[in-house]
Amino acid sequence: QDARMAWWREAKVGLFIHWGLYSLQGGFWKGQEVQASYAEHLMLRAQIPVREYEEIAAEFRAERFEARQWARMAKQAGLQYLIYTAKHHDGFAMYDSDVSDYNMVQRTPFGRDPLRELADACREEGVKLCIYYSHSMDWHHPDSQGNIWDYPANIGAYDDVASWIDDEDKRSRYENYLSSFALPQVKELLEKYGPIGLMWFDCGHKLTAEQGTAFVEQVRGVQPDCLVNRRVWMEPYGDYGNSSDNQPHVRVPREDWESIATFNDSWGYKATDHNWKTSVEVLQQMIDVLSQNGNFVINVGPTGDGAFDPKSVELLEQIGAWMQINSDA
Ligand code: FUL
Repeated sequence: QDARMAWWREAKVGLFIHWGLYSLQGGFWKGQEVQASYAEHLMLRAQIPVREYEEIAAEFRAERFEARQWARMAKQAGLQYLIYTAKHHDGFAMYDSDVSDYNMVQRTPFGRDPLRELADACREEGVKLCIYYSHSMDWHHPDSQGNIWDYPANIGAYDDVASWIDDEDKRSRYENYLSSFALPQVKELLEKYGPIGLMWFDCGHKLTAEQGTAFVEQVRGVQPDCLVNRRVWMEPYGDYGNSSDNQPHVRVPREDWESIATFNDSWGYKATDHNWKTSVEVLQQMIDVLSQNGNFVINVGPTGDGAFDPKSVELLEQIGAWMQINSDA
């Protein structure tokens, strides 16, 4: 395990990227701002029917997307690894999936595979490519947990995890989603894009221990060196723990942990979220985490056209300038 962890302990800082169908909406649905601090939860918060949400893809042109630029911005800010949302809770694959055609290549006018381009760019720039994958929740898939507005048979799902274990119908449908959809997507992600630094799973508390273990084993089976965060299930599974999102940290001794933070409040792009931190505040947060032996990951939510918003670019540049001075010293 120590050998596997070496690069991550050395890397210390990373960049999270939340990019998906929600990025085109910027927190709005049908002209109305949706009440949600996380814009990537738009589908849930506005209870958008699957068929309507799917239509966003037809507008996804990502005309300003440049993988090289993303990797360079990470590099210049001193961020050593990049975590890309291959599939968030909305279920849309932001890569060329063979498991489901609900993906970037087949459903959008963009028609290219951003993850392939990002994998190449990261290799060229010397940034470790890592992948976020929402394994336990999928609001598009009828047999997964989370969507109760389109799939009445799933009611009780969002807040009542036990019902997915105790109820025969839900349990077998969920098992089917995991084995024929989520696990195969994880497998293809690890097979198609070269070495992956880590798989960042989310909301594993919805799984049983057995189901959580299946994901760890899936990763190990294809790429034994790829790290797995503990949100794959619960302690003590996986290689390292995450603190709660965007929270201050208690100064207690602990090993191998990672703090994740946003520049404003939302992870996904949100047009009305102007609650920006200053670069000094972000750096203070970072130093606080690093001084407690943690890794620090800062997030950018690119817009639907594929560019980083100007404010995030400015903050990344300021952080990069500080890193430059202080790493030369
Ligand atoms: C959370 C998710 O629900 C958020 O949307 C975001 O991805 C954050 C990093 O993790 O659990």
